[in-house]
Amino acid sequence: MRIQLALLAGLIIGCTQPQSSEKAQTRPNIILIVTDDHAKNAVSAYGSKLIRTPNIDRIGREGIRFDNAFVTNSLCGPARAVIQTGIYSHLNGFRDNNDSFDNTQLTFPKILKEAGYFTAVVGKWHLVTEPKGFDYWDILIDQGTYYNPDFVKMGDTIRREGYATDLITDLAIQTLSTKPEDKPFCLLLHQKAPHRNFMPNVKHLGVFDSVTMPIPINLFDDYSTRSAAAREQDLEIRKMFLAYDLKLKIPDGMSDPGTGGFKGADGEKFFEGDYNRFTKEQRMLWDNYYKPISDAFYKQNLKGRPLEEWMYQRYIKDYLACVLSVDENIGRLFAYLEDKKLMENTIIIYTSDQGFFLGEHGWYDKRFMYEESLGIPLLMKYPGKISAGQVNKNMVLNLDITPTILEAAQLPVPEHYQGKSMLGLGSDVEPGWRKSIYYHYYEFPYGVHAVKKHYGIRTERYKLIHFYNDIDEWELYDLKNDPYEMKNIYTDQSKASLRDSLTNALNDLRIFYKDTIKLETANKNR
Ligand code: SGN
Ligand code: CA
Repeated sequence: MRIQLALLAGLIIGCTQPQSSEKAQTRPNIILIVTDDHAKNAVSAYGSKLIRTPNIDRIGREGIRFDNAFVTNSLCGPARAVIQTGIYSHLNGFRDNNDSFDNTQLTFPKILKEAGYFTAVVGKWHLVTEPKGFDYWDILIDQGTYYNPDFVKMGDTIRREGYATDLITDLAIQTLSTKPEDKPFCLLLHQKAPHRNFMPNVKHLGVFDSVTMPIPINLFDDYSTRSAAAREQDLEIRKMFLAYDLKLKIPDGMSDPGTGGFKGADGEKFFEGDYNRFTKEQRMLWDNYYKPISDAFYKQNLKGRPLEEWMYQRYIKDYLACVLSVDENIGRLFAYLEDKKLMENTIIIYTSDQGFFLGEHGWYDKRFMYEESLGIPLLMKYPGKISAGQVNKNMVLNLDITPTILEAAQLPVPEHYQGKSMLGLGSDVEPGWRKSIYYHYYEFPYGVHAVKKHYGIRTERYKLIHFYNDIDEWELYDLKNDPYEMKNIYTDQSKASLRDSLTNALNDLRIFYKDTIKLETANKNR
């Protein structure tokens, strides 16, 4: 059921003729900022114990912060395809990162463009096929690189010298400086950071060195009570590549002991590509910082938990330095918007393509339906329409972003959209809002990190997950008593009726969202 533009164009254009001049512009400008893998636990508006992010926080302070925002499928391409189309992965066809986006579908930028908006996307795209529905697009190739990245600008490849987060922000500002005066704009600002392999800007190297970051209480999770999916993944920090992830030199004659989610791969080879992109000066600053760290590491000869803690500290500090650059660049964008008097009539939305593990369960990466990967930061400001300082607790989804944007642009929301506009939400819990969310992850057995296929339901209090494909196992969590999801109570006899009612509710959600494809469930004796 892919909806083509032509089908709905008549309806939309019939409703809203492009205005000849937007001098007395009533329709707001739209900026959607999507970072890559930015965990809520690394945003101070969400009470981060790790970092201050004043510019991101400002969006929520001057508007609304959603405390229970989730994705429908915790992976980059799929999450972006959901935002583009307003429908679940099983309907838009982009289930995992090996898929290719069907760009003939009706995406929200196409709708906005038809309705007279100037539309642009800069930064990470990751949907394989060319962006459609944009007056301007200037995107990274695939994941892109942190240093001196190649961009595809309206079809032409160009290498730009500098640091990705700065360059993407430069592109955003340039795009706004050269856009037509007589149209409202919609800009998608898609940062690459803080995606793996977490390479900080050289100017930020060492910014967190004087601090020891707090360790998550479940860094040493042993996965007892859980399914084989939790035990058999390849997401553990202790298995990170020393070279690629932690930027250590590998001594001659030794090979990188990490698997990094790619069993049998060589972490040193992985890092070569990044290292070779540096300019002479960048390389010098990089080596000056990491070489002494590397030397000290081998001298210490750590083992067991101290080694794992050391790896966690290295990982988290590089990750946070990437976040710092994102936040500073948002400050730079805001300064531009203020200078051009664009802050007042612009709706700004900040989110991440999915959540991320920052050591919880011993992990990095995402994919699982567990809280840190499922949840996303979501902050939105819209002066005059959303009063400052709202905090909303309803369960919203990335699926809701598209209808929200269309409603803000005073356009009808296509009937086949599966989310709801969040514009009416404030600090009070909205009683008519959804009481449960549906999730489905697919990238297995091919792909990285070995997270098994699963789908599930999350209510305000409980979460039920079914892992399928090469196993057939269930997990049930009580998020009130067990917020870190350490105790699977699926087989607990006293929870039988809860389990049954959640199973029924999950089946109902599958029907409601039209996810009725047969699961390749295979029972295996373990
Ligand atoms: C790359 C990363 C993985 C990551 C996926 C998906 N490895 O393959 O760690 O899970 O992207 O990320 S890397 O060696 O290339 O860094 S996503 O955000 O694009 O979905
Ligand atoms: Ca991502």
